Amino acid sequence: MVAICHSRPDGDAIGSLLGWHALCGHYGISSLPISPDTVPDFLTFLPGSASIVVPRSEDLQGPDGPLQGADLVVLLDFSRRNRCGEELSQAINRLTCPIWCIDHHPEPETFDALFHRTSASSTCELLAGLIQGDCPADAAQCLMTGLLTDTGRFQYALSPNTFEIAAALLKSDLDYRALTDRLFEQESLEALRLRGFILKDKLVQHPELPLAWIEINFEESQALGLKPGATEGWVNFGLSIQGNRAAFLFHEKEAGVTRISFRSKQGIEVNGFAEKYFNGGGHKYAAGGRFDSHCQDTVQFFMERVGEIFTFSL
Ligand SMILES: [Mn+2]
Repeated sequence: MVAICHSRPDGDAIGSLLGWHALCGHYGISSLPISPDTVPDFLTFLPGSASIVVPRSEDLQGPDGPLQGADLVVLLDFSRRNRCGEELSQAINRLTCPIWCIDHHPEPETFDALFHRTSASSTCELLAGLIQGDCPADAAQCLMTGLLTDTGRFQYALSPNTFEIAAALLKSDLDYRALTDRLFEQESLEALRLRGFILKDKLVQHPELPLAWIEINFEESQALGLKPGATEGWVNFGLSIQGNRAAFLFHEKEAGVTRISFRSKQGIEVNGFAEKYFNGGGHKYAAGGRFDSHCQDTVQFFMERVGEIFTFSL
């Protein structure tokens, strides 16, 4: 059996992928965890991380790729096949085995089995809810990671069930304090100073609307040497400014392609806007998208339209 998470994986993607992998191991089922992109540095400490396969393009096209011979494929933390990249989703489409999906993002496609709730904080919450009896410590560590990261450390996207699941995970042999330390308090001095620079010189407040943004163009991205996952959480800076209800991060990682992160709160929804103009989507209050243009042009196009998200609710 093969498990797959989405592109540019976050804490819930890797947490659910490795949580699933650990549970399979616990129940004596062999599984291969696949990620379309490299695991971000801050998650490589998770148990099983070294067993994650990041397929190369030639592997996916050839006859001996990692999906060959799979009797079952489980998609975790995404439910639209193209969210794991073009080559991997094409490889999935060529398969004849059953495809299952466990996810909490809106508007899922059709699968042979679909376990899906948009009311869940995270895919890890859904997965942990399936466990009967005690949860093994390695799985608990991975699943708690998804809960912690997708809720901003238990701040948003919560329901009573999230806390019940968290309580159940805490009853395993999980060392919670060690986990939060590894996730949130092991930043390098260099990374912390970079955050200081971003806050001081790159965070821009809109003169009229309750929103702020950060833009990093291709030259800046190269000069700063930003690694995968380096910008994790930066989009939230603008949302924590008093009075703001939305925040955005524009990152031109490759020249001419600008990726956008969207965050909002208090009834301002961003996923429809991300879908309408930026080939993206996601949750009401947390979405992603892209625009095939340089950062500056993207920001201009964006700011000419962003008033739309406030139209009915300001
Ligand atoms: Mn998630």
